[in-house]
Amino acid sequence: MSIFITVAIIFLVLMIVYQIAQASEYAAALRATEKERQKKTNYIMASLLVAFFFFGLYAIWQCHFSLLDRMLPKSASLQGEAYDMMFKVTLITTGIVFFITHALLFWFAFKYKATDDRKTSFFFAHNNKLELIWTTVPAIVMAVLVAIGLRNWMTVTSPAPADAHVIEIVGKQFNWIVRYPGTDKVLGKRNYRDINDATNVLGIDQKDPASKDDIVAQNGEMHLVVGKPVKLIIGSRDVIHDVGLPHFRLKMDAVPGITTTLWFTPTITSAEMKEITKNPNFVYEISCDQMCGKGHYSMRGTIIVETQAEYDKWLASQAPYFAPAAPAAAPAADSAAAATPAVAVK
Ligand SMILES: [Cu+2]
Repeated sequence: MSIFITVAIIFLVLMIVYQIAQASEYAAALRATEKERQKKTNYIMASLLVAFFFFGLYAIWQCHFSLLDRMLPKSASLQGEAYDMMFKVTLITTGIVFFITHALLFWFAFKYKATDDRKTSFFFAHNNKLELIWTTVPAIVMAVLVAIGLRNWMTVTSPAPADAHVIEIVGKQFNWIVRYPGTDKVLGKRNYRDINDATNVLGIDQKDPASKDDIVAQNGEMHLVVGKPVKLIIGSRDVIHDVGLPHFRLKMDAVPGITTTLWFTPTITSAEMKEITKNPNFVYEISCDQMCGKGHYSMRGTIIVETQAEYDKWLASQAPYFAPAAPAAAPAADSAAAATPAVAVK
């Protein structure tokens, strides 16, 4: 009996050893399958990354063409052409960098995917030469782009040419008021204390002789002469607005209490632009580019660029804001208003 139990115990131990050996073998086999599976997954993921890169490039290409007709027509001002050039240079420069860096990123993800025979043998956490290159090269490129931008900005904000046509544009919630200097080519002074919605929307100083022939357009329409520099005197009656001239590639804040200026030369008449855009309803737009209140969306003015002859004809049809027939309508000048400094506009 004891022999039987001993043999049975030996048999059972052998069975256990055999089973453990079998289990190890199964585990080894499973491990090999897992590795194989991992290898396959790595390959699929790496290939998908490369595919994603090409899909991304294709999507950019498609976006470009599908949005082409929503782009602004060519710049309608001389200064705007410089901005367009700047935009092109920036787009091409950053486009090249974008393409190279992303091509390398996705290609390396594919090329250096995990494999059995690849072991990392060298780590480098820091490399002065590399740091120097990738800091200085972008810094130089950015400095050049900023310098070009500053030069263009200084052009449009610098003193305008002596023969520039001076026009004032004032924002108010929610429209633009445009003032022309009349035949004397000088805008009269303004004083915010004289502002009266019914009789004097801009607070024009009626005692200033230069204001006598000033023309005020409250319909937000601005007339410009093609090929002639125009200097905008920009102001606001209430909050900060912004004179946005997308077709001329320019914009300038209209700040209450501060006069800002901007000058440019329109190069394409409204009639010519209608032909260029093949749109008979085309109008140059003055958009308010600064969120200014609940009516901001509707704060839209228009610009008519015309020839000198057309402009002269239009100007002749305009009456001065303060009609000479009604000088008595002006309130008696009180000494307080007279003593306050008027906003000098020249
Ligand atoms: Cu606005």
